Amino acid sequence: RPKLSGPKLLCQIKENVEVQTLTSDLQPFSSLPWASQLPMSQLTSDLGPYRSCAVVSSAGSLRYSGLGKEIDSHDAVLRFNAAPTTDFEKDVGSKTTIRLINSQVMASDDHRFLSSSLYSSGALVAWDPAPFSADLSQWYNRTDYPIFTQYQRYRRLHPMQPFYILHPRFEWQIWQRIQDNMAEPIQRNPPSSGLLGTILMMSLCEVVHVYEFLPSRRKTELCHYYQRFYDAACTLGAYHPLLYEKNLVKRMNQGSDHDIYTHGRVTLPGFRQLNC
Ligand code: NCC
Repeated sequence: RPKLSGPKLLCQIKENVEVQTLTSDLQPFSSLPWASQLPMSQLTSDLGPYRSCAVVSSAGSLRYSGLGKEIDSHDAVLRFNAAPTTDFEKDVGSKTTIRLINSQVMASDDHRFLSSSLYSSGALVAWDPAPFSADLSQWYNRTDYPIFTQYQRYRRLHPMQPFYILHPRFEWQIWQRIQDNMAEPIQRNPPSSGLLGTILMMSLCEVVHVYEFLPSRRKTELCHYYQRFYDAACTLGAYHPLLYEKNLVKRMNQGSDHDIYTHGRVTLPGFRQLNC
């Protein structure tokens, strides 16, 4: 399979991947008693467009990066899961426009998802590793973690906060792009939140800066900037096809290798800016 150039790869993703979220009128949800808790419109019609955006990976290499000011200077900032800003402002900033969370975070007791103020800024976007078919009824009856019960509980407690659930089609459309651009077969597990969030922001922003997804010279086995836990698999991947995701992002990068080395920074165009 010939390797696509950066611009071709960007266009291929733009044409084959669409951010879709669950809405209250979508079957089979529309016939459930709690359907009205789902948003009436798509995330992409409610949020943005933004000019300049930041995607902040949770990597340990953000520790002592001093990137906080730069991150906060963007119009919108996306963060992941339980990644905090309090006490880490110097390195990761304090602005949160969107928080992308996996269903494991919503369900586990340690993250106190329903009560912690960590989740209260910006819009929430949740996702769950759905079956590859992306069949909604099949998924609804057997989610990886109880995403829907936790969603309903959270919505009752925080009815004013925008909260979307990604359509599983989105994760598998991205997975397909990874697979189609790799010579060997990759594991049939969904991409990490990191790549989902990056492509989500490419759909909302003119330009997207991703921090420490491709590790800088600060590269470390420290898993997260906010936890004293060491595991190289956090950066290289195990369950998620993370190394392949990073390879793809490296090919799409429009910034310099020096930016990666010093700032862990990748620069990607928003899809609307591309002339495909
Ligand atoms: O670790 P996690 O991801 O929350 O990190 C968010 C995204 O940042 C990128 N990352 C993180 C650490 C690192 N050293 N290098 C990185 O590049 C990745 O792109 C990652 O997606 C997830 O993707 O949702 C994940 O969630 C955690 C965990 O569920 C949450 O942190 C809540 O505790 C997963 N860890 C485990 O299941 C143990 C992780 O595999 C993926």
